[in-house]
Amino acid sequence: MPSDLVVDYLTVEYQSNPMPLDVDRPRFGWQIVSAVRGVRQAAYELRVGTSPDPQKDADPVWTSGRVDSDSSIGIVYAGPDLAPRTRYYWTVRVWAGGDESSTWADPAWWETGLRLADWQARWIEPVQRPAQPEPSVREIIGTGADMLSGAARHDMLNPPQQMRKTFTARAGLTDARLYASAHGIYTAEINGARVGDLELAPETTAYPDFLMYQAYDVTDLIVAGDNAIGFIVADGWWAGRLGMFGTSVSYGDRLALIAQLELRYADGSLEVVATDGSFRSSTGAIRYADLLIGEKHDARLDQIGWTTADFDDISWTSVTVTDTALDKLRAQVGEPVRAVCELPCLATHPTSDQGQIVDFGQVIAGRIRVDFADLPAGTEVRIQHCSVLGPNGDYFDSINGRNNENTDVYIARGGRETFEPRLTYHPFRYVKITGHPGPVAPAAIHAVAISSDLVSDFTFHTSDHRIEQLHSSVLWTLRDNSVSIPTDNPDRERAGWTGDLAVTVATSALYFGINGFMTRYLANLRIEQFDDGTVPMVIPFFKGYRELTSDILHASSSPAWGDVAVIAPWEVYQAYGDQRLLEQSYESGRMFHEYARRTAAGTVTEADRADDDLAAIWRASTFLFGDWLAPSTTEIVDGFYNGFAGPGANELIPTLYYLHSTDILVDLARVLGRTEDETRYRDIAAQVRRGFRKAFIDSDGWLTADTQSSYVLALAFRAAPELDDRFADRLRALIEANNGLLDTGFLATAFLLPVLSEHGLNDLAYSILLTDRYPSWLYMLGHGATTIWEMWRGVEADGTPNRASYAQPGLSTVGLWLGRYAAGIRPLEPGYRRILIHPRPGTGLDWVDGRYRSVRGEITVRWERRDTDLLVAVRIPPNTTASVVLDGARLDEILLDGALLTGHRDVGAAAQDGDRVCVEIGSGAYDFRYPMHHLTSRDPGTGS
Ligand code: RAM
Repeated sequence: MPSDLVVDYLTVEYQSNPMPLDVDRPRFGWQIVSAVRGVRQAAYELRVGTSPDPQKDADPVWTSGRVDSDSSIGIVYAGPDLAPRTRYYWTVRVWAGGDESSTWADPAWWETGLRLADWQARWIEPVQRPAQPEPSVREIIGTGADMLSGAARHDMLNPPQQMRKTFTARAGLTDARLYASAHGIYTAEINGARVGDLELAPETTAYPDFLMYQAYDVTDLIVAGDNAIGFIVADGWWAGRLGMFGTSVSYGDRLALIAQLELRYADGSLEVVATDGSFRSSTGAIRYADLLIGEKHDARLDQIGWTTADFDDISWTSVTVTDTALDKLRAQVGEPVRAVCELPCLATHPTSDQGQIVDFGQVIAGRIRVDFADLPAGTEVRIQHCSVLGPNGDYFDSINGRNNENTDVYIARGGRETFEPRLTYHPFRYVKITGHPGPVAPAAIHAVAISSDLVSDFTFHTSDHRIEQLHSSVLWTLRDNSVSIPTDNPDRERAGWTGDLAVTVATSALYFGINGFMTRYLANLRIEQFDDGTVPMVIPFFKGYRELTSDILHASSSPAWGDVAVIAPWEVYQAYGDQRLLEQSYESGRMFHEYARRTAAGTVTEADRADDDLAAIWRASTFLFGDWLAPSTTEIVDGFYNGFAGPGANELIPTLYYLHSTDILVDLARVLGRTEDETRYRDIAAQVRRGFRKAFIDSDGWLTADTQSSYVLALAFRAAPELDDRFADRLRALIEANNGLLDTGFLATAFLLPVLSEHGLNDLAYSILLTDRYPSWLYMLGHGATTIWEMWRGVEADGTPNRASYAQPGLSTVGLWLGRYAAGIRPLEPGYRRILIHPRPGTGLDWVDGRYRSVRGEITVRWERRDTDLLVAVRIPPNTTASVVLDGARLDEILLDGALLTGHRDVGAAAQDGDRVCVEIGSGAYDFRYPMHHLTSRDPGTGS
């Protein structure tokens, strides 16, 4: 048996080999791979050392000894304090029910960064014109300026700054590390070679309190003798244009750099090359680089060889050393942004104005790389990016936002040259190229997608290729919107809208490993949260959004948006079992609740006040986005949408979300052992439920807002469980009255299909999934979508695109239903320690194959109809157990591995529960087969 055990997928802080990592007590995780059934880890032993094979380390830094435990995630390092700038290797072996252990896992590692005291570098600033502030949001709206007057003022843009220095390295170098950060975004080179593979570092965080530095292993780039190091720093999030209003100078108007290169020698000595007054600066070929506007590269101005030792920088200027404090520098948290995928050109066609449209077949966030063969010097090539084409097949600017030009410009030096802008990014499936003599050859151009480098955890296949395409579109939508922070879209805003994350975080946690990503985001949230508990609508709270919320909307939050402070930690905990993050987030959730309670109290009417229960609800009189962009409440005028539906249709939403968050806080307080809080939140939730019934359920037992959104959310949040059947009936009636189509926006769409599947309306869920009539997901795909649109009506039936985003996570939550219902995989205990396997076959799909790599290993479910039988193949990893629920099954008819299930020694309890059977299993592979009978009763809701 032990030889069957393989320990693999080693992680530290939920990441693979992170560097730099600045966590005093990092947590380890591993997965056990075994084909044997019922494997449970009985014990583990962990070794940490500083040699690459810690198992053989004679003097290990720490060994856990044999620990009797079935835990394989969140194992806390308990050795001596970790040293800075040190790579620690670790390995683990496990026992599972025998005396013999597994073999030691292939070692993994993490590397610590610098402590504050280890920084010898100082912040340096080149001589520069301060970044120019764009008009404020009040000015833009006050003057009635067209939001689309995007014609960016290029004369306001500054060129990125190049900074360089030469240094000498001795022979005997064993290791070299570069630590760097910037006010702006930077790239680095040593001796003419690119340093690392990160993009857009140091990324976007709540800079004034939290600025990340990155670490690079540059050993191979250093030569004995003379070397040179150089950096380019561009505006990025620090000074550049951000958000819907293209506001600049969110954090500062001067670019700056901090960097420390450490050379370690065989004799144990350490030499440090740090940013100081000896660096020289200049501008170069990049005339401007802005995240929204694009990059302009005049190759005639290339300072060729500027990061080599013999480059002459006599004409460069010296830099200023500033006294900027270093105490806000933090080691990178979570996976960095990288180029994650390259796409070839699929097709090109000419445009009427001598241009060329290039189609990459997929909406991405990223850039192009183009090889120019033989351009005459001075040729100016323009590359415009867009996600959809206009009806005539030409470039279409779908972006309703200022300064959002998304155009790169390249001016040729002459000869063979490659252009790949790295200090901006664009949303696009198509580019329009003008200025190039003749068409660019398809093989010469590629699209490069960038994203936080998250592991993709979920695959989904099914008999209907459109649903596979839907799955792919969800995946790309989330990837395009995981550029450092969870963004609302990669085009108009690229902003961390909180409501979007609140509804999509569970979907993201299924599709990608987002623990580190969310650890970073929630750190931003805690910084940006107001002292009174308010969670701003957008995090990080860029300047334009501060202005928008204070000067225009006169509200900083909206029901369902700020709730992310409670929902996100909870969903991340469900997916990964990360209790530490839960602990770190608890206070923020508690403060949010105080804000919500206070705000709710401010909305109750005089009449409400007489009744304690009514006094506990949240009336819709505060600022409200509501069920954003539900079809019937979205107005579209000349291609522009207005999603502000007013309180009517959204009357219940503030109270429902308040209830939802309070319910989660009950669970959160319970997990963290805060008994008093748990009781308090439970009492508040009970009161809000009573108030909800009094205020929003009429004497006939119907909701006062007779909308799909209201019924979906009331069911999902169990507002009045005793009325669930009635609510489900009404929801069905509303859908039928709407020609069998959905009418939900960002909020309720997340719960629509789950609620239908849970309440005996699974076939209705399938028909909504599978229709291609507007509004539906397949309508989007039928109109060319490769990502999920912001608006159900992104493109009109006749093919005319509207001015909205074409890659917005809001409606991508259907992906969660694919995982949890179509395939039927969900956690019953945090981190999938216990799993619910409850596939919901429905009319329209013949088979489904879903695979999810949980933190404990891969879970797969495949179901398939074979005549009147259903085949269900389940695989769950060691160290987990599952309840498998087989719909339409009769206990005495189920076969496991071809033999009758009843009495099979490999399964635990198996019981009939109405028209389904529930079977308890341990790890391993189980192939069930049974005649599937019609479901007769309503689904009472399993495991929700
Ligand atoms: C839009 C954003 C976001 C949404 C808000 C209400 O501008 O794209 O998706 O949360 O509005």
